[in-house]
Amino acid sequence: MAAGVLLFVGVNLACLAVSGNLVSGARSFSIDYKNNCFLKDEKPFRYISGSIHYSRIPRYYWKDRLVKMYMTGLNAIQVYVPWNFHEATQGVHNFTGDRDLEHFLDLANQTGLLVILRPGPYICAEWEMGGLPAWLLQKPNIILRSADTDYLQAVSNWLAVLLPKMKPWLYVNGGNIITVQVENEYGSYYACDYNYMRHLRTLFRFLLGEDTVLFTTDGNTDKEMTCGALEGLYATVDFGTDTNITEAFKRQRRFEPRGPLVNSEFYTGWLDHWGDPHAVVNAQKVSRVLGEMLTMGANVNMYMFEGGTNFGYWNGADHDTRFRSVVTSYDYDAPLSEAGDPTEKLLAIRDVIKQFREIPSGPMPPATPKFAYGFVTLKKVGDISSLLNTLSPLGPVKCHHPLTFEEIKQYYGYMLYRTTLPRDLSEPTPLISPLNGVHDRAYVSVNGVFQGLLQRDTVLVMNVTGRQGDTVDILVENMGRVNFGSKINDNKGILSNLILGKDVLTDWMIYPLDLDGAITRGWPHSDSHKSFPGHQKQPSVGPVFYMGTLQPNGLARDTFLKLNEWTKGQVWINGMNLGRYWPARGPQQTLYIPGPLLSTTLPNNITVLELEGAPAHLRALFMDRPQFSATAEKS
Ligand code: 6GJ
Repeated sequence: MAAGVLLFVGVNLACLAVSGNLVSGARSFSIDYKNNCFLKDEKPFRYISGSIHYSRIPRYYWKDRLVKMYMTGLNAIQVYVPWNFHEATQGVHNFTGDRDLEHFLDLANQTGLLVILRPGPYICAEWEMGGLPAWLLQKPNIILRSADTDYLQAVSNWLAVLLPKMKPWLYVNGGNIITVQVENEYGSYYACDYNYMRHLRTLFRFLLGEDTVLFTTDGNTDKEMTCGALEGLYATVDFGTDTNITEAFKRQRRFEPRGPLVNSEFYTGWLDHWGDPHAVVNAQKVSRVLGEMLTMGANVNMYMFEGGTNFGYWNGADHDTRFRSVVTSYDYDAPLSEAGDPTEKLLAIRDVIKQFREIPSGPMPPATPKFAYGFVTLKKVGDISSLLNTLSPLGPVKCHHPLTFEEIKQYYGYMLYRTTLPRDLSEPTPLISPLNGVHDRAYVSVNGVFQGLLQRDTVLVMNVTGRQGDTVDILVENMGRVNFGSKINDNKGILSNLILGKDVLTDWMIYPLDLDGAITRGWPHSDSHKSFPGHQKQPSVGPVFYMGTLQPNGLARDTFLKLNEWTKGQVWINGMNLGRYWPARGPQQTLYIPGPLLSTTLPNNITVLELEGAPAHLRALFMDRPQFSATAEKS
């Protein structure tokens, strides 16, 4: 190790010794292949960066997180641009509010942070479909992340919107973007389609200019680097704390014999899937390995520095041996917590960085104030099947066989599939998804009585009873599209026929459900004067809406919602979709509520969709701290 470090240190000392002649006025950012470093305005430059995803943090907290990153001693941030966050519907682009990327770049610029931009178009990131918009799947058998003509046309259209917006933000043009990544770990993907990567290289060059530093990032194996690297794109590597860093950088050297050492994703923590134990990475190990890389003169981006939250339906999923959905919290055990609070890990990292560069004087901004608002008791609104006039105002799509979310052109959330029992079922009769076609979870009711669920990969049969002609309601939840590997073509809904006993179920009425639209328009609280069907205090089983109100107390503080003893569902507060809860599976037990979401004077409207079963007390608890695991609380 010592020899290896000496070798790298020697090379990089030469780089640091280079006396760059500051060219007054002209801005430039480039690679010095002679001295193996980046050059900023012709002077040697090394970045110490952290990943932060604006799409996982409400706009009003962007500056708070960025200042804390700057005060840690970072000189750059790394930012993914999720394509589907800005073009959820084909051809409709949104760069406003929490999607105002240029405002985010401006805040970073004001804070003194340079930017490593990662516009994909695929980004992975435990984000829905790795950032790719689900409407791409309307073309059957589309080959994503390849030279598939329909895919490439959609990519070109998107990048022709995004990259011209980014060009003024390039450092050479007066902005703060120093490097731009093309695709994401393409070497991990089965297609290994060089024509696709060449097309992207041409597009990025054309739209950003010839003098932009373009790079790729791939996992720390020869195979991944081989398929992911391309001439004209600087090849970088990513790895975590349990890696031989000398070997990893030797691998990068095999692809880039000259140029700066770069770890583009140094994992400071890790992600959680529902049902996992909460992932943590030792702070001392992180700071030690960071110090070793910085000693080698390497450029390092810490993934994540601030993880944030998968609000709404934006979480992704993995599918190795089975489908595993990522949880709502993207805390990632990162140096800044999900709520943006500095952790011991951040302080340990800052102590390392100060050995290599001067860090800003002054105190680290404190954690944002939290408040335990206590218990709120909810009341039942009604089950989904009784609310279709509100939740599916355009009515159902009728079809002999079930249609997918993509065929109905609803891409996220929930869909209700309705049919009738073909015969009397006095005995429990198996309802089967023979081709594992339920993506991802289906909640089955007969005449409004919940009878159980089917679940992708794990629950392919359940028993049903009833009378011929009874109404069968199957609520299907999209739990997030796969964001890594070959299964990202992740259609949702009922993908293949269901069989009840010996009968194939047909003659479907498929109800798109615009839950977020209804709630944004004030439902159910605006109708609370109405007596909802079944409006009562007793809990029910199966998919049921509940509502409540958190009374204002003059404080709008961060808080954490614990739906103690509830099972699984979705929560909205003042129209904002906070994400999914599933305390029965864990590990996360609370949902993060950013304080500015709350009103200090008006009642705060809470809406809960409980999918399986609510507790008798119907209470929700607002705490002043998160609970990332059923066993331990994060300090
Ligand atoms: C990165 O690859 C990815 O580029 N990564 C992860 N990969 C999981 C690989 C499983 C075999 S987990 C955390 C990060 C982000 O997903 C990143 O976007």
